[in-house]
Parts: sequence; C-alpha cells; structure tokens
Amino acid sequence: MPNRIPVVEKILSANDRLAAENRARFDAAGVFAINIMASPGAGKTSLIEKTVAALKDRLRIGMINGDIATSFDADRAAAAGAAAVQINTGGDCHLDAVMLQSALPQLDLSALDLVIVENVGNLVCPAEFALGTHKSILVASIPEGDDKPYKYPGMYRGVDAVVINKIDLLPYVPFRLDFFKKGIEALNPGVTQFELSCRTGEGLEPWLNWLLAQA
Ligand SMILES: Nc1nc2c(ncn2[C@@H]2O[C@H](COP(=O)(O)OP(=O)(O)OP(=O)(O)O)[C@@H](O)[C@H]2O)c(=O)[nH]1
Ligand SMILES: [Mg+2]
Repeated sequence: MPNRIPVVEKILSANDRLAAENRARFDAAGVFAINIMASPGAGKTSLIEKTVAALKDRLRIGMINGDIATSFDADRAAAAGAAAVQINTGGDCHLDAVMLQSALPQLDLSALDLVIVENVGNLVCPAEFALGTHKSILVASIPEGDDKPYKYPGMYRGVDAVVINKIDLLPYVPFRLDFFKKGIEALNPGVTQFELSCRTGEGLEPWLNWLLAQA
C-alpha cells in the first residue's frame, strides 16, 4: 500500500468566501469600506453622523446599518448626508457577509468613495463574522466601564482601530483610562486608538484625518 501524505487544506467557510466576494466588489468600485462594531449605545451612529457631516464634501459616503429592528440609525445617517441602507437582522445579533451582500445592490458603489457599515450593537458575535470590509473599528465608551477589554477579548483582538468615545463623561464616571488602555495593548499591541467625544467634538480631528488617509 502506498504511503499517504495527508494534505491539510484550509477550506474557507461559506461566510469567508462571501466576504471575499464583497471585498472584491468594493475594490472593483474603488470603495474603501469599514465595519464599525460596539456594544449597544456606545456611539456608533453618533460617530457616523459626525464623520459624514465632517467629510461629506470630500468623500462620497454610503452607510449600511445593521440592527435587529427599526431604521432609526439609517435615517440618522441619511439625515447627515450619507446614502443609507438598512438591514434588519430580525433577531440575529450580528451582520454576516451574506446580509451585506444582499444589501450592496441598494448602493451605487460606483458613486461612492467610502462605505461605513454599522454592525449590530454587541460585543461578542460581530467579531466572528468577516464582512469583506477593509478595516474593522471598535467603538468603546466611558460609561461601559474600564474592564471591557478584559471581559470581551475577542472583540478587541481583531480590530484595526479602537475609538474611545464619550470622554466628556470622564469627570463623572469612574473609569481608569490607563487600566483600560493596558487591556487593549495586551490584546492588540500597537492598535490605533482615538479618544474623543461625539457630543462635544473634542478629539474628532485625528479620527477624521486617519479615516481620510485610509480612504
Ligand atoms: N455624553 C455623551 N453621549 C454620547 C456621546 N456619543 C453618543 N452619545 C449618546 O449615547 C447614546 C447612544 O448613541 P448612539 O450613537 O445611538 O449609539 P449606538 O452605538 O449607535 O447605539 P445602537 O445602534 O443602539 O447600538 C445617545 O443618547 C447619544 O446621544 C458622547 O460622546 N458623549
Ligand atoms: Mg446605532
């Protein structure tokens, strides 16, 4: 009997294959796409509103919002000046590549430079599903508490940038910024970080400049 050489082939999951197709569509259209993830209420839509308002004269921006129900956030992004599409997951706690794929035909990618995807508010599941976007951004916020990197490591590990929002609340909420950042550093060394307030506008400039440079 001949010796057998086992060939271990990495078989892409169905989601990863579809994510690659989404990426190819973005690339073919020359669109830079980001996936914004966070716990509920961290300020994903607020950050998108501020970003669209600040950059809409320089970039043509589309937004795809994933929520279990309502179109509130897509309406907010549209009011800020983005071409906005709503995906209602009907209970699913995250977006996946097939949901994004089915939403893409509703956006004219050839008329856009930047697509911002707002994922479902959740600090666990969205990290596990690639969408095909170029960068993943995690929005953290002061009222969530400074222990979150330690308790939700999967989310902090895989992202390209962390936005720490609601710094205007630092005087009112116990939050050890150094402890929080130490946790991020342990999971994702050297990851790009921003400290800002969507409410006051403080710290938004470095985030906008980074995004412009990426896009
Ligand atoms: N104090 C303060 N409040 C903020 C800031 N950014 C957002 N908020 C408030 O936080 C709440 C949630 O903001 P959203 O932008 O809706 O948060 P989200 O992450 O999109 O929420 P979901 O989509 O429901 O998960 C709103 O009441 C915002 O006004 C900030 O920088 N400072
Ligand atoms: Mg939102």
